[in-house]
Amino acid sequence: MINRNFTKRMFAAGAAGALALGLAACGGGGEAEPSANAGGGDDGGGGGDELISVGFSQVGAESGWRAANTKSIQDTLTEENGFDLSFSDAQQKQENQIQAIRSYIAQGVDVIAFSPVVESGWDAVLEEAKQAGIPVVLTDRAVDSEDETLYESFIGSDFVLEGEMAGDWVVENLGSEPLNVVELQGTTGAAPAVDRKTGFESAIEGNENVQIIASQTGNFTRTEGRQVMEGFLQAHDDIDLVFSHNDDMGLGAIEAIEAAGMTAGEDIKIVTVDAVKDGMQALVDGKINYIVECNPLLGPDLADIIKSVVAGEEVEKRIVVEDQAFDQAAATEALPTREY
Ligand code: GYE
Repeated sequence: MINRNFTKRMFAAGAAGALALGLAACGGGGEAEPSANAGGGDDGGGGGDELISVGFSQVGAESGWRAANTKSIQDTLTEENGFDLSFSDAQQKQENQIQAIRSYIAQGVDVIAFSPVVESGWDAVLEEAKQAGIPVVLTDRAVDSEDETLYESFIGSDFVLEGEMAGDWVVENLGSEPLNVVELQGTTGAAPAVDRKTGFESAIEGNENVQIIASQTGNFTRTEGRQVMEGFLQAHDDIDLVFSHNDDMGLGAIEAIEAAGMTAGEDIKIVTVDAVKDGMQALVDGKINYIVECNPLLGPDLADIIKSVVAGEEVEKRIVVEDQAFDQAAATEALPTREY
């Protein structure tokens, strides 16, 4: 479990990295936004500076959140911004991530970054990276390693807080009457699944009305969210609310609820985490009732951290991304300009 005694702070959205590289990099791209300079292929304004080679092992492509996160990383760690990125998709399998990390160690990249699919089981491979003198930066999800010298920094949201925010809303808005909750958990053993469950449970603890009557993993995907919800609906005829650890599983649950002839958001209420576009649209449409945000746009901050690590500067061990939450009115206002 991650240490919750964090320093609250967020880097200024990637501006430093972009400024350091100057405007020459914008030649092929158009928009002023640094993250719009993807692709290219030339050395892009590096002026002979060496690119920083980065091996990034991504969890998979399981959700809308993940797609936005991958895009942010690939759009930021570009040659134009000073990086030579090797990117691999682990298809939600830890062994694939370990294999990718080992190959980055063998390649001798400057920095390894990864989003660990589950919390445990990383010490050996992180030790190998340390022995090879390759710094590691964790993004998005935590590891449960006791030895904090195995990585330089961990940037990502406070998932316990996200679960608490979801639970607080449920208690405040629906907790005056008995409320049967079913929970769609994220990937078993993943930090956001473990922590969002913990946070939600602690928020509802003091309220006798709110009870979790069933809880199962839907692996953060829409398909499994739908399947698990179908099972819940067959087993229980008294479900009042779904707490889903991400939007995608919540969207799958909507399909199951509608297929069972009920109205999502009314007959069965839904609270999710992420606030990606499809989730926000469902909130605007009244099919989801509340969403706690989890910001996936980690690329610019990751770029800044990597540059600092390579420059030998001290970086913060834990950088917490601040998240907000949306009800229908807030979502209606935010959706038109939403980036992801
Ligand atoms: O909430 C979910 C994704 O690790 C925060 O992973 C991330 C989670 C996100 O699959 O949609």
